[in-house]
Amino acid sequence: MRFFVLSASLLLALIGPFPRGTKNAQTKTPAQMPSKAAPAEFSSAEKAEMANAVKKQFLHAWDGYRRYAWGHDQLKPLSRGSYDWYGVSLGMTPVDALDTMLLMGLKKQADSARELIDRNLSFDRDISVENFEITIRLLGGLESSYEMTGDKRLLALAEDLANRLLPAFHSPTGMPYRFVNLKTGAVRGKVSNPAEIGTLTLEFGTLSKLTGKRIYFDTAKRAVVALYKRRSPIGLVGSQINVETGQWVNPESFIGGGIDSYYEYLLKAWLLFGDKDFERMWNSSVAAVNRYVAQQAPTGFWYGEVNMNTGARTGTEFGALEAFWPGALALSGDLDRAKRLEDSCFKMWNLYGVEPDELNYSDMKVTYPSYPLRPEIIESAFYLYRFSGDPRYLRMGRTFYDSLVKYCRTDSGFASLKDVRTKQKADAMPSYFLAETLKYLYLLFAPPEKLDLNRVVFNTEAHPLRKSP
Ligand code: DMJ
Repeated sequence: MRFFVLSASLLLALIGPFPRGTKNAQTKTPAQMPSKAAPAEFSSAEKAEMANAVKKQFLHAWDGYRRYAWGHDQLKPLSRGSYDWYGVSLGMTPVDALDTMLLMGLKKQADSARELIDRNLSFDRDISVENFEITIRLLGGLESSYEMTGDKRLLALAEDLANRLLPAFHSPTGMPYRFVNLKTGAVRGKVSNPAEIGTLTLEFGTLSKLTGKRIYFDTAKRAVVALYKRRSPIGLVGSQINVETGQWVNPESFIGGGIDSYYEYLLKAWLLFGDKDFERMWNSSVAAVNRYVAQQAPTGFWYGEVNMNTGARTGTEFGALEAFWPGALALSGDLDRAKRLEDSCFKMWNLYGVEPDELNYSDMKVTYPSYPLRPEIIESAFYLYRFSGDPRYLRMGRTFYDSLVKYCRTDSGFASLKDVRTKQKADAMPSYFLAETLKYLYLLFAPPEKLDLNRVVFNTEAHPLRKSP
């Protein structure tokens, strides 16, 4: 049994606990991938129509935020209220949504979000924040929007934020504590996990590139290497580790929440910075994951849970968060596994017309029934369509779109689901719905020129960061 270690307190309160969670050696970078034209099944006009429809849904969600939650972290789409993660707003939704607006050409909305950020956003707050969540949403969002607009105020905010987060890394191992106070630098949370330790390199590294100061990249890379060095003899990581002693607290290994984006960033730090250490760490890690964690079951091709030291299977759970893996595999050049796993993910989606946060793939029974508007399955469809040109991923995209509109849309935005079986809604619209879910859905149908995958790498919150020239 797994547990969710990345806290998103509002969602947790509203929809209960979350689950969290070869043959790949011939890795190809996106530039080497063949790009095939889509068969006539979806004409350019139909794709443009779908992209436009997604844009309208984005505007509906943004309008709800503007009317009922302006200036706050998140919209509560049922009660028409707002929610701030730490009691004061850190501009979660506007920062997360800004580059989506820029990509969609929504200039008026983007300008108003930028003005809001410029006027109201301050990190000089006496609050203890989660380093991982703040980095992927705010640091990543500010950096990508800076790269797209050249607005120096966004870069200044990013640098100020990163300087306030740096004390989190002051542990005996160099692996960061989970929480850091933005004003005092006080830290807490010595039991952490690979995702929270290893999902910082893209954002801190980009800041080093933008400011010319090495400290950010070096600090984040040191943390990843410290974690990687503690992998088991068979090359896997566990799900909880003490950052002071370097000892594993939980040896269960999987690709879901708590570990997921550690692997994602090994691959993406290689692609974004051309760093050979990350290439080596990714190649050895993905080989171990494919060897031990993957499982061909009667219900399909899945990735479950195993003991990091022995590889012995400890569980057969898979969920919405794990659905990022087909995208990562596709990005690394392993289209075969990516396609097979995305087919399983789509089966999971179609069980109830929206995917659950977790099911047991041995009997296809739902183990965590919520759907907090997650993007991962759509993100994977986006990569698979870009790299294969197969229209099945556009058809999947249409299904995702229809389900979101049918089950999650409310008068004032989009709501998470408490239970995909009953479709009962929850009063939360996480900021990643605007940063990721609708962005990937839009980009799936939009012309490829909108976003050149040879030039950018998405951080785990779908903020596109420019590659090193
Ligand atoms: C996002 O905040 C990020 O993608 C993170 O890596 C985990 N998943 C959530 C959305 O589901």
